[in-house]
Order: sequence, then structure tokens, then C-alpha cells
Amino acid sequence: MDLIYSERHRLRDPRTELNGGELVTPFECPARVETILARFRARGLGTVRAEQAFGLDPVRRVHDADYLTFLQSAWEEWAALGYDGEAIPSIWPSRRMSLSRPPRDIEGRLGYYALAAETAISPGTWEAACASADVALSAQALIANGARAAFALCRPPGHHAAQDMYGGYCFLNNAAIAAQACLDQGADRVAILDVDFHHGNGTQAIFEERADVFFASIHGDPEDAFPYYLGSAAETGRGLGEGSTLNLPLPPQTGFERWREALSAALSAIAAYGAQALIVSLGVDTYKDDPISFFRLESEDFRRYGADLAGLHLPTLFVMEGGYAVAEIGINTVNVLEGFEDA
Ligand code: Q9C
Ligand code: ZN
Repeated sequence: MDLIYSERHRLRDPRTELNGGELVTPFECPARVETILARFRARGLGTVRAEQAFGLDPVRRVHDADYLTFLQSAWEEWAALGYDGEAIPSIWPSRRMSLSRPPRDIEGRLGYYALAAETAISPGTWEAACASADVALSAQALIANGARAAFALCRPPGHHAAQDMYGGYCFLNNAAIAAQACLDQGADRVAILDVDFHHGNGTQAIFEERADVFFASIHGDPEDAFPYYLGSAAETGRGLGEGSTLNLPLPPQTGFERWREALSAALSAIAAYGAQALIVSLGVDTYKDDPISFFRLESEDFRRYGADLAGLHLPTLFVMEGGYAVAEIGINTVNVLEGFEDA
């Protein structure tokens, strides 16, 4: 399968992440995708292609206009205040405050649009986020043109970003933008399977009330793991979308056997739904040595579940999400793709 890559990911190179009360070097760093790209090339899986520019129209199909305007100018507005540090929110519209409108001041708007404080906005963040969406759309075009599978090596990741929210290292929801592109090109039913360790709250929020996208996620139980406030098994979709959300939360220390049973349930549900294309939100932070997660998958387990995914026999778009054990991220990610291809 071919891989889409953008050098512009390097424009997203923040210095700081709020972690444990300190500002640390971010877990979500440029070396992640460079390591995956090197492994893909070393294994000779397919051609590496540059992204094409799709502009903002397909992004606007998923994200609110005011949110995009905010993201586009947030760094410049923050920099104009003369701070030394990166743009990090410090106040939110919490319970018993009004959520009705974004205020004028940049500090107020950061908290309005942020879902968490770890994700600093830095120079180049907007450009890199747009490039990441272009990577997803370029790979989507490959499957639309008949490829069995394609790999969008997106960075920054996307699945925590909702219509009007960023955080969890995500700004634009690349998988959701690609799913919407499939629908806009004529598909009736698309499935997104999110295997990142964290619940894909943004993707769920975007499609929660719709029947044309089935969202299934296997993730650390939100009782115990980020993003905490979405992702319980009780959430099954709302309104027209009732029944097209499937959350499979799992407890700390979950190993591959139990994880794979959850995958089997998700794959059965996707098959029953009658999806015409599969988008995999591919995070490899389920790995046993991931520094911020608590599942126990071994490197060979990624190959095994890659083969399971092929069993759906659907055109499949892999969209890179998380994974922070940088030394093993290339092996684990490419193992999924090899397992899929060898099945
Ligand atoms: N400071 C993705 O995997 N919590 N995002 C960080 C350590 C945020 C993960 C905890 C985790 C976000 C795409
Ligand atoms: Zn994750």
C-alpha cells in the first residue's frame, strides 16, 4: 500500500507540554512520523507520495467556521501579547458559566476552544494541521480511485478534535475529514474504527447524531484515562445516530487477548452496519511501553490485528493518530500495515 507524507508536519514543533505541573518537551514530536516513514521505506511496503493541496472546503465540512478562524490566527494573536511562552489556556467555560459565545480576547478564546491544557499552540501549528488534513484527503483519494488500502501518515493527529475543539495534541480531525470526503463523493455508509489507546471523543462528537458514519472505538476506560468525559459504553449515538456509536472501554493493564476480543466485536458491528469503506484511526499507544498509556500490546500483536482488519474486505484508509514510544513506533505501526497486507 502507498503512504502519503507531508514534510510540513515539521512546522508543528512545540517546545512545551503541560505535564505533571511542569512544561516538558512534548510527547507528540516530529521524530514520531520520521521514524514511521523510515520503517515503511526499509520494509518496502509501497510508494511514498507527497500530499496534494485540497484547501479548506473539505475541512469546513467538519469544523465550524469560527473555530477555523480562531486556529488560523491564534498564534499571531497570542504572540502580539508579548509572552515568552507558547499559547496555553488557563480558564474554561466550566459548569455554571455561560458557554454561549467565544469572547473577544485571545486568552478567553483559547479556553473556549480548548478541551485540555497540554496542547500548546506554537508558530506553524495551523500550517502543519492543514498539511495533516491534506495528507488524509490525499490518501482518501487513493482508495476512492480503487486502491485496496492507503496509509495517511498524519501529524499532528486528529481524533480528539471536534467541530469546535482542539486538544489531546489534535487540531483538525483528519479521519473525520476523510470520512466526510468519502460521503461527499457518493458513499452512503462509512465506518471509522478507532484503535488509538485514547477514546476518539472528537470523532464521536462530530458523527454522534448521524447514521451515515459508524464510529467504533477501543480505548482506555474514561474512568481511568484521558479524555475522561466521553467514551463510556453507554454512549451509543443520539437521534438519527442512535446505534451508530460503539464504545469498548477496557481497564488498566489490558493485554492483547482481551483487546482482540473487543476488536472482534467492533469488526462484527461494522460488518453488520454495511460500511462501504473503513477508516482506521491508527494509534499505536496501546503498546506496552507507551509512556502515557496503560495497555500491554507487544509489537507482534500489531501484526496480528492488522490481519484481523483485512478480514472486513473493505477499502481501508489508515490515518495515523497517537503512539509515543518513539523507538518502537515505526515497527508497531508498520506491523499493522504488514499484517493487513499479508492476510
Ligand atoms: N501529559 C493522542 O494519542 N494527555 N492524544 C497527556 C500526559 C493527553 C493523546 C497526558 C493525551 C493525548 C492523539
Ligand atoms: Zn492516543
